[in-house]
Amino acid sequence: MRMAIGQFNKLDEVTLAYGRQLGVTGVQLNTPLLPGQGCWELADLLELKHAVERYGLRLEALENVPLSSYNKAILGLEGRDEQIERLQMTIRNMGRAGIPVWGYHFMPNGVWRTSFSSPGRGGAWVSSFDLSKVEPELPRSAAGNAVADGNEEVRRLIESGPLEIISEERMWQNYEYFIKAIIPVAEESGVKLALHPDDPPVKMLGGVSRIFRSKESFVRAMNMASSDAWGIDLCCGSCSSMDGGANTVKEFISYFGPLGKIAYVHLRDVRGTVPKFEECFLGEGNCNVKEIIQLLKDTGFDGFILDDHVPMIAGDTQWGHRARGHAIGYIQGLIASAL
Ligand SMILES: [Mn+2]
Repeated sequence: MRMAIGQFNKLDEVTLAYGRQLGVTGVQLNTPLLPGQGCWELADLLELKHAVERYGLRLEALENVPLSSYNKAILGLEGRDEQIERLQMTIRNMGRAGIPVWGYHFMPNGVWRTSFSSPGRGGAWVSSFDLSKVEPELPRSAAGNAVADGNEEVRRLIESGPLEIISEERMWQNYEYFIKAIIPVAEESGVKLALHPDDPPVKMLGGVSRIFRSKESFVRAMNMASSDAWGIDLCCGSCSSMDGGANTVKEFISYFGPLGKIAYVHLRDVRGTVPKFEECFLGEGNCNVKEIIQLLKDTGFDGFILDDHVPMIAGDTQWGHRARGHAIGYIQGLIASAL
């Protein structure tokens, strides 16, 4: 097990030096800002990889492409084949560039929170979600001015969503179509696909059904793909917010770890479970993080771990250098003490 820094969309030398100084060994980027139109070009990917390697780090994974380049695939809309073709080109180019993992999610309207400034420990800001503050079955066509609480973020998410209600059955059909088209390309290219759980893991938001909100749904997806190239971006924070909380996180690890399906880990936590939870510092959430690290080790996980989201602490940067320094050190200590 090893640590990476990431969740930024472009490399800068200060952050890479910072990662080296903290002792991480790898880098992940989330939706890197690359020039390709709906597809990332080989030359740009190679440049990114070499820039990371010049700092003595490894480019572990890229997570997410712009949603606009596969939203039709997620929603099953006309034009999805063109988007899938370009995504196949991206995956082929990642393979040629030697970038081994592509993380993705299946939420056409993204991650939802109802606040980004809930009070956390010592006045740190944490994000939170409260289902009672949204109208989950409201698609864009019905949104109008009716958004609960007048929450601007929620309004933006609804307005980025589809015009009509998308059923769970249709989302499964869309996923099947999508994964069966890209998994053979991922296999040939030597790229592992890592599926992130729905966040928050509730039945529906913005009129779109959320299908990846339980361990069983991941088993179904794994069987659909039936490939060594199919894997999970195990977001402990998202799994901890599912029914079952900490036990659900442990069930995911105990089931998928021995199968070699955990491509990498987002190690963060929340307090509470759906319908209402808030993010928090490691060690004060639903999970015993020491137990999680030990279980990852015991079930054979040997990939990289990322801090994912962190609270906004006093005097910090937007990316969160201070809070990430804390989270990374916390995880490194637990990795070192795992038996
Ligand atoms: Mn995550």
